[in-house]
Amino acid sequence: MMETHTFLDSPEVQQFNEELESVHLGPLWHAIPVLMPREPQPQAVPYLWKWQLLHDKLMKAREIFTPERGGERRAIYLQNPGLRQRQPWGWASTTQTLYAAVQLILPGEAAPSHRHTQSALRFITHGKGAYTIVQGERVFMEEGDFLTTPQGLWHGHAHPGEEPMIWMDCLDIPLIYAIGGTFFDPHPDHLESPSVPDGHSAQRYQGGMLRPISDRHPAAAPLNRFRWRSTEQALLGMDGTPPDPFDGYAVEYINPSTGQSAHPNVASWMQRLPKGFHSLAHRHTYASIYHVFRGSGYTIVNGQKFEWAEGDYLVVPNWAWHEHVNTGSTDAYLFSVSDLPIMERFNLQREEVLPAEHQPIESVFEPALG
Ligand code: GTQ
Repeated sequence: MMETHTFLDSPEVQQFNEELESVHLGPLWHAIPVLMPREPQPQAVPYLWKWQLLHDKLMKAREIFTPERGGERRAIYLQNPGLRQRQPWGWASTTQTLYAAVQLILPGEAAPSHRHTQSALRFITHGKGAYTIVQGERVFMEEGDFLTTPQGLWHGHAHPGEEPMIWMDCLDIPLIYAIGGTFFDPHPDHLESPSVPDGHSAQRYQGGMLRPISDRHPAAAPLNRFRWRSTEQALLGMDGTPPDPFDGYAVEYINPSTGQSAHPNVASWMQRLPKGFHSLAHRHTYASIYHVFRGSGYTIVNGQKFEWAEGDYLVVPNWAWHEHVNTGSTDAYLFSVSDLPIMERFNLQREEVLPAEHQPIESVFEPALG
């Protein structure tokens, strides 16, 4: 071992490595320990954004940027500090595959329609009254709703309601960028006009698990709005059975025509951690971004304690040990997105349970306050 190391560091080998690099060739003997570590070495780091910080920045953006002047959405993305700001690859990456942002729309505003090869989802965190118009269908949104915007469909937003609205966006931007699949078109009409009845996709699924017989064949998003009331009912309906030891009571938003995740590359979950719940620790190859919808507690990630409260966002990178604790006086509700479907599709999903069950807390994360 020692001998190999000395040999690789010898001036002769180092000089040859440089000689190869100068003509756009590369020595595998130098690269392999970094390219093929024995297990994942995430570049994304665990991180937490406090709601107060995000709210302050959105309120400042409200003054500085309007969709009318800027021609785009008023969205601020969560940049993972371990990935590279303003540099492909890594720009606008919350995890190595996913982008997450918070978006503010004010009454009277409209964000122009466009389409792109990234698939989007939204989780509505504050307010009601705005709609997104997806391929001619106006879908009205309110707090707790989950919406999908499939790849390639026109979508824009407008707000005829009365109060500011804020939601979380998640798209597979870093993934699509890395594999060279990015296409984008602005809509010729600025905001697309309605061409089908408002909310008609969700109307077709009022029966819950009953689907129109024409939906036997897979479609990208036959159901595009999942209301908070149904999600909450699904979670409360799990009472009386033991919670999952890692995730509490948890449900996944699915595409009813395929039974697969509602977004092809993102698993979207809502978890209910009962009052006093302390999960077991595990790690897996998929990375997650959590939004604290209700409640308070903490998550230990690789020995670091991340304290969270309503509105906060937390990243748990791939292959990081983590466990959740609800310290509040009520059940906690965590909305999360992860790249589990990507890992499964590449046959890379693996999980390990920490034999000790819990991690010792070695440090406490200090969030940025602005
Ligand atoms: O609202 O359609 O945060 O297209 C990033 C890209 C939001 C959106 C984002 C988008 C949108």
